[in-house]
Parts: sequence; structure tokens; C-alpha cells
Amino acid sequence: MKNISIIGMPMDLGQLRRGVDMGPSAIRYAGIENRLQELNHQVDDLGDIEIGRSTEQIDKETGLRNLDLIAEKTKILADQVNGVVKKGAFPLVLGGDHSIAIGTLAGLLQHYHNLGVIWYDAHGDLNTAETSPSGNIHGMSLAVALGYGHPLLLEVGGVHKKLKPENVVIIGARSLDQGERDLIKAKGIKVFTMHEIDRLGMPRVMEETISYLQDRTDGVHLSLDLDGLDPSDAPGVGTPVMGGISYRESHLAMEILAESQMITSAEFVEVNPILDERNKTADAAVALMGSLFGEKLL
Ligand code: EXY
Ligand code: MN
Ligand code: MN
Ligand code: MN
Repeated sequence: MKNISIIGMPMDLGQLRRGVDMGPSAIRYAGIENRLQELNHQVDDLGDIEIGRSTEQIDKETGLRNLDLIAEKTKILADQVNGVVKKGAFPLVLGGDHSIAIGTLAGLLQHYHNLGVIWYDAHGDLNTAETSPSGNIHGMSLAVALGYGHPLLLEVGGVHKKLKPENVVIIGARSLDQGERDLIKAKGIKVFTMHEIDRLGMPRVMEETISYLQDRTDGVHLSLDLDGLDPSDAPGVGTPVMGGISYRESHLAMEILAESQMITSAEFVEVNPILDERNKTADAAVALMGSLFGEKLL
């Protein structure tokens, strides 16, 4: 039994497609609370962090979109995640676009000395203002956690240790910009691209991920971007990329993680109900959370 605290982060400021702010509602509507309660977990829904409305701002110097607001709102998320970990509960954050991870990880890094991160995503989210083709901060959140990025984003959550590159595993990558490839190589970040998933199969990818992170970390965060899945299984995302991880493979990946009992926090991001087909992507997210939290058929 776990004490799970759900935090909704309806923020769509890290990219250009509106609608991802409705992600937390869609995931709640798909029945997340019941699903977890039926697994005998204690669930406390803390509601949504207030984001409000604003017109887009582009930072003159760097081209970053909505920099000030993202820094302000992710700081609130970092404080909430911090509070949840402090009381010994499991933070489950519902996005929102992937820029929210700046806040989630800043909150977690205040507790864990050797936080591990599984970044389940079609993308690396390892850009900085210098390497980004878009200025969209959702493509930068993992870089920020590692200590690369705009000072305003690096400051979120106050002074804390940054994520260690050797504690990160990216799973599902199939769209990386040149600067992201350079950073992966320079820092030796472990990546299972779609090539490795096809070649090794998901069971081996997850076993290698678990044994890689097990000894070096004191907690492991799962940051699951629904665009890691193939768009046929998760159409409701703003930046779909063909040739992704199937729903079945993802389901199995979550079950293997549940067996490992290694995951200490999680976030599910980029669910965009406006782009979705009958809440299919939110349903997939909830099913994957079910598996992650121990659901079994028999
Ligand atoms: N690499 C591209 C960029 O930085 O603009 C696309 C990033 C998409 C990020 C999505 C959420 O994972
Ligand atoms: Mn992402
Ligand atoms: Mn992505
Ligand atoms: Mn299964």
C-alpha cells in the first residue's frame, strides 16, 4: 500500500499547441483515483496548481517562450512535490506539457542525493536556448534538471544539487536535435532508442534499466511523456513521432517497474484532449498508471 498524492499541473506554456492544460482533467475523468484505490492505495488528490491565462511572451535575448511564467509556476510545483515527499507520500504529477518536469525534479532533488530518472519519451528534452530549434521549454526540461539552461529555470526550487547524467535513462527516443545528441555523448547519458527497443525487446531494456539504476540511486522518478508511445496508441499529444513504443510494450514496461519496486515518484505528461480520439491517450495513461502501481489480471 502506498500513500499517493496526485498533483495536477495544467500548464501548456512550454509549447505551442493549446489543450494540454486539460490533461489533468482528462486523466481524472479516465478514472485514475478509483483505479489506484482499487489497488488498495491511499489516494489524496491535491487538485490543480493554478496557472491562469496569459498571452505568449518571447524572451528578447534568448527566444525562450513564456520563460518568466514557467519559472514562476514550476516553482510552485517544486514546493508541492517537496511537501509530498516530506510527508512520506508518493508524488504523482499530471501534466500539462513536459516543461512541468522542471518543477517536479527541482522538488525531488531537494531530498534525494542520487535521484535516478527514467525519461520515457520520443524526445530527449535536452535542449538549451542555444540548441533549441523552437524556443519551446518543454524540449528543455531534462537539460535544466541536469544543470544546463537559463538561470531563471536553473533557480527553480532554490539551490539544490542537480541531477547526475549517469543517473538518467532515456527510453523510446526517436527524435533528437543535434545539440541533444552532442550533450548525450559528452555526458555519457544512457539511452535506449527505438533501435535498441526493437533489437533487444522491452523486457531486456527494462531489466537493463533497473540493474543500471538500482545500485547508484536512492530513489527513481518516472517521467512518462505520452508521445513516447506510438501515435496510433496515443494520438492525443502535441508532438507525435511515428514509430513509437506500443501500448502493449509500455504496459509491460510498467509491470516490470512495479515488480522492481524501484519507482518513488512519477509524472505523466503531454496528454492533450483536444488532439485526442475519445480520450484514448488519457485512458492509456491511466492504464499505464494502473500497471505501474501493481495492477494484475490474476
Ligand atoms: N526537440 C524539439 C524542440 O526542442 O523543440 C521537440 C521537443 C518536443 C518535446 C516533447 C515533449 O517531449
Ligand atoms: Mn518530453
Ligand atoms: Mn516528447
Ligand atoms: Mn500486462
